[in-house]
Order: sequence, then C-alpha cells, then structure tokens
Amino acid sequence: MMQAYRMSLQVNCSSRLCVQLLQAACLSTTTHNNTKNSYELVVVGGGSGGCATAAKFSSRLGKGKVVIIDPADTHYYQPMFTLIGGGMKTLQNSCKPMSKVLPKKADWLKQSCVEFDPDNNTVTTEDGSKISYKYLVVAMGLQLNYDQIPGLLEALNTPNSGVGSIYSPLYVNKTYEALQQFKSGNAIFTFPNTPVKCAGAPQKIMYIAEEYLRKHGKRDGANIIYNTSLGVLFGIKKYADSLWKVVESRGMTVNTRRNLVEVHGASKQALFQNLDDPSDTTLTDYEMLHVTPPMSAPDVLRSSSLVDANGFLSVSKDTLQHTRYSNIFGIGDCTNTPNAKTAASVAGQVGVLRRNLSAAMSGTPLHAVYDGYASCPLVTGYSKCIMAEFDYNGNPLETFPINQAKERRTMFIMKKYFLPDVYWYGLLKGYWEGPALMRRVMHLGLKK
Ligand code: FAD
Ligand code: UQ1
Repeated sequence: MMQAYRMSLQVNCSSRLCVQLLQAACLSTTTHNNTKNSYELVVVGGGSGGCATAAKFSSRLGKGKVVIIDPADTHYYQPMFTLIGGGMKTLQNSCKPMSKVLPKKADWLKQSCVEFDPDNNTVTTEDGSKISYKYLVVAMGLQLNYDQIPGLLEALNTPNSGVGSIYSPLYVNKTYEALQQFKSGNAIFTFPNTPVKCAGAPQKIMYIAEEYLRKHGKRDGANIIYNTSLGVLFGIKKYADSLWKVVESRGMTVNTRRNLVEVHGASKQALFQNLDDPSDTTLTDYEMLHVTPPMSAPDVLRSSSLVDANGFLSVSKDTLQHTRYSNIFGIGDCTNTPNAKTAASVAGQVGVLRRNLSAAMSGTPLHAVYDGYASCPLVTGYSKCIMAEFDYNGNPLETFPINQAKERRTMFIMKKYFLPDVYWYGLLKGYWEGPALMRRVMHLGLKK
C-alpha cells in the first residue's frame, strides 16, 4: 500500500484534478511504432538523460534499432518547478506530451521496466514482456519517497494545509498556494538526509518565498527557517559564501544537521531530529512548510544486481560504463557518479556517453572522461540568480568571464527564458552537450 504512494515523476498515481487535467492536455495516447522484443540499444527511462541518449543513438543507428522504455505520459522540465512554486510560471509551461518529445526514430515502449537480467541481456516490462538488448542505458532518475516521513502525504493531500513541495508536479502548486495564504508565523524549508536532485532548489524556493512575503507586506510577521540535514548551506565554498550573505542580509535562519522526521498536519507542527544527537528532537510550529522529500534510485533498480552498496547504478565515474557489465552504461540521477545531480550534469555526461558507447559498439577503447560538470542556477528571488558551475573536485568551472558567485539579473534571465529552450531543443534533441565549448571560447581558450 505504501509502495503505491512511492512515486517517481510519473504521476499515474495522481488523484488530483489539476494534474489530471494537465495530463489530459499533455496526454500521449500512442507509442512510437510497433515495438519488437530485441534491440541494438534499450534505454530505460525517457527523462532528460534517456531522451537525449535515444536522440543521439537513434539518429546514428537508424529506425528500429533503439527503444525507450518509460510509462510516463508527460515529460516535465523539472528545473521550472522552482519558478512555478513562486508563481512565475505555470505547470502547463513545464510539460510536453512524451510522444512529442521522444525521438521519432526510436521506438517507445510505454511500460515500466520491472526487472533487469544483465546476465541474459534482457529487461522485463510490466506486462511480462522480455526485451533483449545488445547495449543497455539506464536513465531512471530518482524516486521521491514522500511516504518515508509519517504524516507528510496526508498534509500534502489536505487542501490549504500550508504544506507544499516543488519536487513533484502533484505538489508544486501547493507551494505557491501556501505562500499566497501565509499570514504570519514560521515558514520552514527542509533538506532531507539523502542525495537529492538539484541540491540548490530547497533553498531557492526559500529565497523566492522571502521576497514574495516582503513584497506583500508580510515579511515582518514571518520567521523564515532553513532546516537542512547537511552540515553546510551549499557544497561548493565559493557559492556557499555568497549564499550566506544572502541569508544573513535578508534575516533568514539556517539550522544545519536538522532532518524532518514527522509532519503533524492537524496541529501544523513538524518534528526535526538533530543528526548529531538523534535523541534530540524538536517539534516546531509552522504556518508554511516546504518539504524536499527523501530520494533514492527507483525500487526496481535498487533491487537489481546493477547497483552499488548505496543502491545507485554502479558505473565508472569517468566513462559512465557499468562496473561489471561492459554493455551497460548509465546517465543522470540514478547513477553513483559523485557529481551534483542536475540536468546540466546530464548535458555534461551525454557527450561522454555518445563517445564511449559508440566506442563500445565498435569494439574500440573508451577514451571520453566525464569531469563531473554540474550547474545549479541558484535563483535568489524574482530577478536575481547566482550561476553555480563546478566539477567533481568542487572547483568552479564557470562558463562566463565574470564572477558567477555574484547575484545577477542576466543569469536570472538566462534561467527563466533561455535555458528551457536549451533543454527542449538542445539537450533532448541530442544537440546540447553542455557549455564546455562556450566556456573555452569565452575564456579565449585559456580554460579546459
Ligand atoms: P529524469 O529526468 O527524472 O527521468 C527519469 C525517467 O525515468 C522518467 O521519465 C521516469 O518516468 C522514468 N522511469 C522511472 N522509473 C522507471 C521504470 N521502472 N521503468 C521505466 N522508466 C522509468 N537541473 C538543472 O540542471 N538545473 C536546475 O535549475 C534544476 N532545478 C531543478 C529543480 C527541481 C525542483 C527539480 C525537481 C529538479 C531540478 N533539476 C535541475 C534537476 C533535473 O531536473 C534532473 O537532474 C534531471 O531531470 C535528471 O535527469 P534523469 O534523466 O536522470 O531523470
Ligand atoms: C545546462 O546545460 C542545463 O541543461 C540544459 C541546465 O538545465 C536546465 C541548466 O540549468 C544549466 C545552468 C546548464 C548550463 C548552461 C549554461 C549556459 C551555464
């Protein structure tokens, strides 16, 4: 039963009318072509990484050679969820029907993958079909485990509860609702004790909320609190230093090593645990609660033989090839590469995958190496953004010859107006492999 609550970004378990209506608008009623039971390349997951990979390889290998397995009707541009939470965009702006997004030269099997059998080069789908492959790319993203926090789903599913979450299309609109309904009291923003995608988003929504309340004359009666399980505000010092200035200058409170463990929706209270002393718990009143849920790789992947001890797809952090099966590669949030999990990282990975999977297919050595590139546009309100870009070692890897740790309007404009098109028409079509080339040009060839 609890399992039914567990959701990835497919919203097929939704009972909420607005999402159902939206899905009707974005509905994909047909798959691409009649699917077969054997392919040169099977891609599991048609999100950012899977779609980009399928676009590249279906154009290279031709029709009928690549299949994408994904049950979702709708492809969401998840980076827009942060702006939707602040009322700057609508959920409709962030989605397209899967059938319009997936590459035409690839087949689409609109089913969940339920089992991996890497020793026999097959995957099984929900109707029991076995699909065999020569090569497999796993791109299943992260599962959102809202059910792991007692009381949270009830609060999220209760109208006007003051609880929202930009991480799910089901609850992103509840975030803006809670903001609009806020009168006075604590507005609490959480960061869980698991890896997450876009680790900046839990605080971006706080900055947006702070500006919203200020502009609507409610800031004096609001305590804005960031309770994070991490020991730091942001993992990269250069950007963390700037973010601390934002937090301090705008009077927000940051509590590190505080993990949300229960939500008491009826009394509007949240229970937090001190991760350095688990017996130390604090029940805090809230008027608004924004929750970033615990996340993991999807259960199907976690229960397979393809994962590491932490339950993520076990691949080489350099080549993205599986550590035990040479015909399997991974891309995106479900792998164990130690980069920040973002769409920008997917862009950084897709060129490496293009070269290394092509090399594997032609029996030549894998030379391409992923440097861990990730980017997180740290929106600090309705008009400013710190454009964080960095590599595996936490070294800034900035595209533009300016200090990107500074809050800038230009970077906000890029985030709001330019990056969605880079995503839909660049990354998903297989053309955008991240800004590495742009960076070299901007720095007159002086940077890697
Ligand atoms: P996804 O795009 O999530 O795709 C996973 C796919 O796998 C889905 O289509 C799903 O249906 C499918 N799937 C799952 N289980 C199965 C199964 N059993 N069988 C078949 N298919 C399955 N990134 C940035 O670069 N910049 C940002 O500003 C940014 N902001 C963000 C803000 C928020 C609120 C969120 C939620 C994310 C943000 N991201 C951002 C992160 C970015 O969206 C993800 O890192 C990226 O989409 C990961 O791509 P992926 O292919 O790994 O997974
Ligand atoms: C990026 O490449 C990308 O993928 C399309 C994103 O996802 C939407 C991003 O948010 C960012 C910041 C990048 C990096 C691109 C530039 C120009 C810095």
